[in-house]
Parts: sequence; C-alpha cells; structure tokens
Amino acid sequence: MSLSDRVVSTTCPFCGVGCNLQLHIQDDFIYRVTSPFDSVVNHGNLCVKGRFGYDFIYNQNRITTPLIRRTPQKPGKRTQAFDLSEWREATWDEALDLIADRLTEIYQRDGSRAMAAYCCAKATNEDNYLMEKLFRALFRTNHIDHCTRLCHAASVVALQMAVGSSAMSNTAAEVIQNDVFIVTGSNTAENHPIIALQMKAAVQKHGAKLIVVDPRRVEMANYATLWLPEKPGSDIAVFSAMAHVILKEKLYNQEFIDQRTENFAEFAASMEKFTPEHAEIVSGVDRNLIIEAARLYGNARNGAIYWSLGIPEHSHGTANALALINLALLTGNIGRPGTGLNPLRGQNNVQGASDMGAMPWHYPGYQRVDDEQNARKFEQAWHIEPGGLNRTLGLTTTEIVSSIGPGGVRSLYIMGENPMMSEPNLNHTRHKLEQLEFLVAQDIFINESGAFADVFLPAASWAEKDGTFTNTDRRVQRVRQAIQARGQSRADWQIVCDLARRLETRLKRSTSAGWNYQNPAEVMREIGSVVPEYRGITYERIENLGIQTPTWDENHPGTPYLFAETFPRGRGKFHPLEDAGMAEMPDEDYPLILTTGRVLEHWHGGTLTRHSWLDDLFPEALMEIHPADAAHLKINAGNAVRVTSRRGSIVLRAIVTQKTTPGVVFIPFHFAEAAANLLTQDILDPQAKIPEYKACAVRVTPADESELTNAQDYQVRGRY
Ligand SMILES: Nc1nc2c(c(=O)[nH]1)N[C@H]1C(S)=C(S)[C@@H](COP(=O)(O)OP(=O)(O)OC[C@H]3O[C@@H](n4cnc5c(=O)[nH]c(N)nc54)[C@H](O)[C@@H]3O)O[C@H]1N2
Ligand SMILES: Nc1nc2c(c(=O)[nH]1)N[C@H]1C(S)=C(S)[C@@H](COP(=O)(O)OP(=O)(O)OC[C@H]3O[C@@H](n4cnc5c(=O)[nH]c(N)nc54)[C@H](O)[C@@H]3O)O[C@H]1N2
Ligand code: SF4
Ligand SMILES: [Mo]
Repeated sequence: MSLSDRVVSTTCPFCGVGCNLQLHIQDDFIYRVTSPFDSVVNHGNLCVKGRFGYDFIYNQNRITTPLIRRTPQKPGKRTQAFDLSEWREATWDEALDLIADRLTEIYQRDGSRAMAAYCCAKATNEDNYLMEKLFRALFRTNHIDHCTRLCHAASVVALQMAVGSSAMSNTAAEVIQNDVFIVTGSNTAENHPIIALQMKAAVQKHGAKLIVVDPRRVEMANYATLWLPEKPGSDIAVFSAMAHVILKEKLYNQEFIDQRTENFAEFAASMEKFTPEHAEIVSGVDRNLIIEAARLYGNARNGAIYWSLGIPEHSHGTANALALINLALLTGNIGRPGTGLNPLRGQNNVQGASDMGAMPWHYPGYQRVDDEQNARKFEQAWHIEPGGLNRTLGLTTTEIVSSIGPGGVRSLYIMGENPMMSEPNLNHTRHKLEQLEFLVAQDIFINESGAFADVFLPAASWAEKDGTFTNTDRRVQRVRQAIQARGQSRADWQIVCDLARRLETRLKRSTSAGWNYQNPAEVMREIGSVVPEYRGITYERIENLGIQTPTWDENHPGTPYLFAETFPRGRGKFHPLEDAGMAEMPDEDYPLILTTGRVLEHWHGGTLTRHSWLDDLFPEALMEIHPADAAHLKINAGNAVRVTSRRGSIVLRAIVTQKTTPGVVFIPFHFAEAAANLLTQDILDPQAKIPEYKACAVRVTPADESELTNAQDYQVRGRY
C-alpha cells in the first residue's frame, strides 16, 4: 500500500448505529477521523468513540504475533496468563497446526458435542459466516453462539413469535416522522448517541412527544413529556397496564386488529388484571402517569417503540418484549413509515453476525437447523454428504459455559469475545473455563478470557481488513482496509480459512469449494446464495452507500421499513401475559437492587476502550447511588464502597446522583478491577436463554480506600 496522505471511507467499529468514518492517514498512520455531512446514517456527526476511540490499534499492549502457552494447561488446573513471559512466540504454521491437531484429537475422541465456538459481533459478516461454517461443516456441531445471546436474545425470540422477523422495523432516521414515541430500557444518549440526536430533533424540531420508561433518569428523560421511573423488572405490569387503559378507553385500532392480527380475544382477556393500580404497586410508578402514557400512545397517529437492554435482559425478557409488541399491534402502530418496533441493536455487527447464523439454532438467514429441508439445502451448498449436518439445536453462550466438563464441551474457540467479563456470575464462569481441555483466543489483545487460552491468534482490527458490517437498521455497509495489519496479525476470515484447510486434511473431509476465497467480496457472493435477504448485496452495489436488507435480488432497492403489507408469519400474533418480576427480590440481607450497563466512553469488558485515550476520560469504575440511600448508608460522593451479592463482592467508588432512583444502584460492567458481573446472576429467561443482568439484590457497605483495587486519582466528574 502506498504511504502518501489518504482518506479512507469505512464504518465505525463500536456501536450498531453504524456511522460512516473517514480515516485520514499519513505514512500508514491514522491521525484523524471525520465524517462527511452527507453521510446517510449520521450526517457528519460522530460520538467520542467513533471520533477518537480508534487509537487502540496502536496500543503497545496489542498482540501481533501468534502465541503459545509455555506451560501446558490441564483441565481443572487452567490459569490466566496476562504476562508475556508465560507465552512464547510462534509462527502461524506452528500455531494453526497445533490448534488443528488438538481440535481434531478432541473431536475424534468425544464427537461434535465436545466442540464449541464463540463468534464475534465486532468482526465482519464474512468473518462470522466462515467461522460458523467451519464449526458446522467440519465439526458437525451447532454449539455456535455470540454476544447476541447476552443482548437482545429475548427481543429476537419475542419478535419471531409475534411477527416472524427479529430486526428493527424502521430506519432510525424515521423517528422524526413520529408524533409520539416510547423509549424504554435504553440509555440512548450514551449507547446509541447518534440515534439519540435524531430523537432529540424529533422532539425539539418536529414536536414529537416522547415517553421514557426507565428506572434511571437517563439523559433522554430531559426531552420527555413523560418519564415513568419504574422499579427494575416491572415492565410487564407497566406496559400491560397501558394496554389495559387503551382497551378500556377504546383507543385501539379495530381495523388493524381485524385485518392483520390474531389471538386478540385471549390477549384482551389476559389484560383485565393489569389495572393501573396493580401496576403502581408492582412498579412504583404513579398510576396517573401510566394512564397518561397510555392515552398519549393510544392516540398517536404515527407511534413507535424503541427499546434496548432494560427489556430483554431479564429472566422474563421475552414476556417484556411481548408486552411492547402487544401495544404496537393493539394500536396498529406498525407497517407504515415511522411506526414500528425497534430493538436498538448494540454491537457494530450484531445484526450481521446474527444474520450470518452465528447462532446455535439457525443456519445463516434464520433457517432452523432442526428443519430437514434447511439442513439439506446447506448440505448441498457446502458440499456435505446427505445427513452430514447436525440437526440438533446447539447450546447458547451461557449454556456452553455451563456444560464445560467431562461429557460436555471440552474445547472452546473464542473469536473476539470476552466471557470472563461479559457473562453473568463470573466466579462460576471462571470455574467452568478452568475445566476446558483446550482453548483458543483470536483477538487483538489478551483479554480476561484470552488469558486462559492455550493458543492466542492475533486478529487484524477493523481498520486493517475488508468486509461488511450490518448496522442496527439492517444496512449492510463497507469496511475497508485503511492501513496495513500490524505485525503478523491477519484478518479473521483469512485465519479461519487457513485453519479450515488444515482441518479438512486431518478429518479427511472435502466439504466446500476449497476454503480458498480470494477476498471477502467472494465470500459475500456465497452468502447471497444461501441467505435470501442478502441475495441482492454485492460489493459493487454498496461501494458508495449501504443497502438495507432484505434485498431480494440485484435490482431490489433494499427495505427501509418492514411489514408494509404483511408480517413474515402472516398475521401478527397477540400474546396473553402473566405478571413476572425480578428473580431475586431485595430482602433484609441484600436490600438494594443492582442494575448494570454502560457509560458513553467505554465498551463492554473494556478491552478496546481501556487501551484507548478514552480511558483517560472515564478511568475508574463508579457506582451510582441515590442521595436518599447514600444518606442512609452514610456514604459521600467519592467514598469507597463494598457491593456484595449472593455470588460475589467488589469494591469501587460511589457517585451520589439522582440519575438513579431510591433503592436502585447502577454499576457499569467495563472495569475488570470492579467487575459488575461478579455480582450478577446466571438465571436465564426460559425461552431466549438470556441472563438477568438488569436486576439482582445487593448490599452496599462503606469500604476502606485500601480495599480499592487499582485505586487511581479521582475526582467526581461533572457529567452527572
Ligand atoms: N458507550 C457504549 N455504547 C454501547 C455499548 C457500550 O458498551 N458502550 N454497547 C452496545 C451494546 S452491545 C448494546 S446491546 C447497547 C445497549 O444499550 P442500552 O440498553 O441503552 O445499554 P445499558 O447501559 O445496558 O442500558 C440499559 C437501560 O435500561 C435501563 N433499565 C435497567 N433496568 C431496567 C428495567 O427493568 N426495565 C427497563 N425498561 N429499563 C431498565 C437502564 O437504566 C438503562 O437506561 O449499547 C451499545 N452501545
Ligand atoms: N452485567 C452486564 N453484562 C453484560 C451486559 C450488561 O448490560 N450487563 N450486556 C451484554 C451484552 S448486550 C453484550 S453485547 C456482551 C458483550 O460481550 P463481549 O462480546 O464478550 O464483549 P466485548 O468486550 O465487546 O468483546 C469483544 C472482543 O472482541 C475483540 N475484537 C474487536 N474487534 C475484533 C476483530 O475484528 N476480530 C477479533 N477476532 N476480535 C475483535 C475485542 O478486543 C474484545 O476482546 O456483554 C453482555 N454482558
Ligand atoms: S454513535 Fe456508534 S457508530 Fe456512531 S460514532 Fe458513536 S460508537 Fe460509532
Ligand atoms: Mo449487546
């Protein structure tokens, strides 16, 4: 590549908004990031991560050579190695041969149930497609999943049940067409900041009315006509009480219900019990606020619902999401521009990784693995003998962790995830990872999970490879190689193909057309041949502008909003609901509710952002506590506190703020030295298998400064 001044157009590697980035480069060094004013997704706006967060690629802790652990690791005795002296450098051939040998040995001894892989919502569609293909085609396992499980899994399951599709129904920019919209369980201003800008414009420039339902006074509440400060876990009661009022006051859309839905009578009967009085007792929200919210949404001409993790990350996450879907079906606020159901997807490419079948129950394109016809179709496409593919649903991320041990999962291949920060109940996760027989980590840094690995493979970052990401509103956009891959790091898709070729030889399989793709564009052509929604996506077509899936053929213009004529399952299905709350209620020993989440400057386990100057902006874990609780516990702003749940204990500083509500504390899960997931519980939603990250019972007690791990200079920041 030439080393002169260049500008390369690509897509942001952080969140699902999918902002366009222009990387300004001199001498193979990115020195600035901008975005053009006419970029369709973000109109030239970027948040602090997109504009400044790219510098992790130059961080000195980055690993750019394949590494092998010096001391062989044994199941039950596996340890973490962060120190490079515990690893030795290897060539790609040596590292990949070792992986191929060990995985083959385990597979030939214990079969497909022993094999598992985590795909990566930060990597490209092409990377993920090939990774799930490798595990399905060569190891005949469906134990393939990724962080979508820990994220919107319950939204996906509920939308599949009710309408038969799981993506956002609208383009994010359509929010300005709403006269009323609900934002719930979403700290949009921090986590989807550019969509938040559009929401703010909808309110301030276009006169839309916003209803925020959230236990915290998140920034969007400042723009809201109504803020309903509910207790965590009480969404079924609140949203069903809104449905109750809409039914009682006949604000529903009879024509839409008759023409486009089913199961109305059963649903309506089940809403009888959800009176506003009942919801007030369960949620702590004034019943009049609930009635007002119901009238506002019930009378909307063009209403939409936007939600994020406050809804799905519960032991009753699927029912929560169904409560929202019921409201949209009841009022006919779906299927027209601006109206719809919008789970704001999180990672830059979680929509894409899901579309690519990086999931245990589906081939690419949400085609069930237990359906004979689908299995045959993929056997043909991938050159596999009839009956060769596994027809049994695979295990999900959290189930993969739980099943590690003799008779269960024995080897795990992690491409770009960090379960040792992101899974719930980390003491349990640690215990399980220790039992693995063989672990591969393919990442940019040795994170808390990679530190357990036998072999580490250095992946190229998003700025060093070609490919595509699919953003939250289903837009497939180009990712372009802007600089040379650092050191020996290689693009994930190249690593996967190289490994697949070695495995084919060892397993004496010839499953596919050779695993010899020239470039990601060729991989995308194959994706289009097996995923109908991507049939019309080619690199030529998305050279300048992304296209929104479904894109049924090469002439199809893409789909800005869904369900205009019909739902993929035919009629939209109402679901009757029963009340359900937190699985672990506060009591005398653990009197406060902990809810966990994010801050603007950081990303999940912090692997990227804590290796960036973003860490200087927010260098330390902070627990939000309401002034009333702080006074009661004699805690001042900046004091060290110990937070204890039935599963673990951490020490961090408190920030006293009305951003949270009495009885609720909030801790971001970005900081390893005070890892929030040591406290959370691994109870799962029965349908979607998503853990209850958003509510568990804790005790907060004053702690000594000396108990802080990694204590740093601290000042109470003004942002709150
Ligand atoms: N800066 C930054 N941005 C990110 C990410 C990041 O790590 N950092 N991650 C990305 C990813 S993968 C995702 S999935 C998204 C997540 O985006 P969000 O879901 O906005 O992220 P959280 O911080 O988890 O916020 C959850 C929201 O739910 C509220 N909440 C808590 N309990 C409940 C409840 O019981 N009911 C309701 N209705 N609300 C509740 C919280 O107060 C908070 O406002 O963000 C994406 N964007
Ligand atoms: N308590 C609590 N826990 C949660 C949540 C919560 O709200 N509360 N939210 C959950 C949610 S929504 C999510 S999405 C998960 C996220 O959980 P994870 O996906 O485990 O978290 P990340 O930190 O995003 O991990 C991404 C890893 O990929 C690496 N990486 C980045 N780019 C590439 C690439 O191109 N190739 C490769 N090979 N690697 C790459 C990064 O260095 C990093 O190590 O966390 C979940 N955990
Ligand atoms: S809003 Fe999301 S996609 Fe846009 S710059 Fe920020 S992190 Fe990147
Ligand atoms: Mo997520």
